[in-house]
Amino acid sequence: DGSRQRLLTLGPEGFATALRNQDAVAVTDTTFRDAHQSLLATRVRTSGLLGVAGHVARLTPELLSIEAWGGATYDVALRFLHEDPWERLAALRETVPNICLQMLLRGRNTVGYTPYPDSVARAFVAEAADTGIDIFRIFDALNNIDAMRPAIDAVRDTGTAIAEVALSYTGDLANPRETLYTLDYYLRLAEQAVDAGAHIIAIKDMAGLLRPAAATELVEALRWNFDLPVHVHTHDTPGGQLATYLAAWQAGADAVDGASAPMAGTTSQPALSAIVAAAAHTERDTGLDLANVCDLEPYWEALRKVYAPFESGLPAPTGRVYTHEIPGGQLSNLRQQAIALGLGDRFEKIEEAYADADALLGRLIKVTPSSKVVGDLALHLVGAGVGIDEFAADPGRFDIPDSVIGFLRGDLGTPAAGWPEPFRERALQGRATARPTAELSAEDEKALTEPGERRGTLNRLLFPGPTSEFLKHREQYGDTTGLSANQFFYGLRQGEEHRVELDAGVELLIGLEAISEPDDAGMRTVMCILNGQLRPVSVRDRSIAA
Ligand code: PYR
Repeated sequence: DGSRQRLLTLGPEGFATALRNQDAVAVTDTTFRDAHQSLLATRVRTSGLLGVAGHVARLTPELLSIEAWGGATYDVALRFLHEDPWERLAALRETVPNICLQMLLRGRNTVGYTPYPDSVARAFVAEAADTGIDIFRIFDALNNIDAMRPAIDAVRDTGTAIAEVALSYTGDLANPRETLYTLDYYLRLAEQAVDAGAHIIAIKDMAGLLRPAAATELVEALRWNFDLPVHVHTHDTPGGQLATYLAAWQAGADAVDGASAPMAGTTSQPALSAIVAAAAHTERDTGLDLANVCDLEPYWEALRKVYAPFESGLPAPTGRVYTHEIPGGQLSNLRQQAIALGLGDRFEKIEEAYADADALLGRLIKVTPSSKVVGDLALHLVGAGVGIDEFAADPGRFDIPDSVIGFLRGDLGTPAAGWPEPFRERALQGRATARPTAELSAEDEKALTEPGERRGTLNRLLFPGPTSEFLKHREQYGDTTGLSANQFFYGLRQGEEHRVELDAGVELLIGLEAISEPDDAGMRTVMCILNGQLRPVSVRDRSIAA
């Protein structure tokens, strides 16, 4: 028996009440989603997840949930892994029948970066719930509850799934000088979340800024004022977030998020084993078996090595996050972007520019996609060698990234502090201010209501380019999800053989024997071994200029 059976038996309301009343601090395992999004550029493939999912189901059935889907995983699966995210979810559901599966939903943006019509959110949630999601963690980049409402309604309409509404956290509410993101701000927000129909309230600390004293204050106040369970999420960027968890559950927090230790720390979540050990033998004991949690660690340790080329997290914790407030998932991404722009050795400058850009834009809640707005401006300013004061004084003179214009135009909604004027007016002067409309065609509206077409339609509406690439890949190569990560990412190395299992028990043994020098036309002869037979294949070496 696990959390899923409990949800099926008690229903969403009963499940939430039981969570609120239990002594044990409940635990969500984020290794399948946020941990690899924050450390490995979201690149872990379905085969890597399925390799351990059954063992997680068996060894840690006491988990509240496994966060396994949503956020960036959908986009990355289609765009870089040539996988259909729906197939991943269905396979995980089949492999983990006993523990609730959880996803991260970006409000009206679902798993994209811009708002979609309500019919998209409705169809997305219905399909995700049918395919296997039990708990939907819903957030909005500016904490706008109205933007989350269609998704909350859609989750409630399933009748079986849990709507966990996230209050995205920034600043430091225990600091007496904090005037914007105060306890009062979060309580007003929580009240709206409760009124909108939340089953669970999440504190989404995406940068690791929630300190122990603030956690105590916030959790106590949320539990005192409302009847819902409180689920705390953090990233361990500054290195001490286990202290925050301890303070949170001592103040009554009902659940926390952690990742398997080899996939934990820095921009990811705190380690599950450290969480379990910290609560063990206290009245908040998680109920998870520490030895079992540790038994799962070698798998993730080995997997992380295979994905080493995608490492994007921090080499070590950083206290600078208290100043720049960059979310864990973005911090790793931004470093890669900076390197790609030739600014890799000026990352501290980018961090400073990020803080400056944030101050100029009005001290935003920074999470996808508002974090991207701030990050784009920071990269742009450092790249162009323009100081923030020079830019703020006369923004009309400069190029401004599209995401920043969109934000100033109100595409993401209104920020908590209101609009930064007169900067906003100056920046928008002479630039298009009409918001893009996102109407669906009658055909698409209809396709969203047809169960057989819904997944494909959602893929296409959310990520048209990557979906068409994915379909081409499927047509050309078939389903490549069964290849190991080594085979998929790195191909054959000389002297190696790969066993490739095709459908219906057919196996291929493919080896690489030798590669010739290129000829004048840039062609090389590759000597392959296919099921024991040597075969020459002529291949153009694209690294050679024509
Ligand atoms: C996401 O939207 O993907 C986050 O992790 C916040």
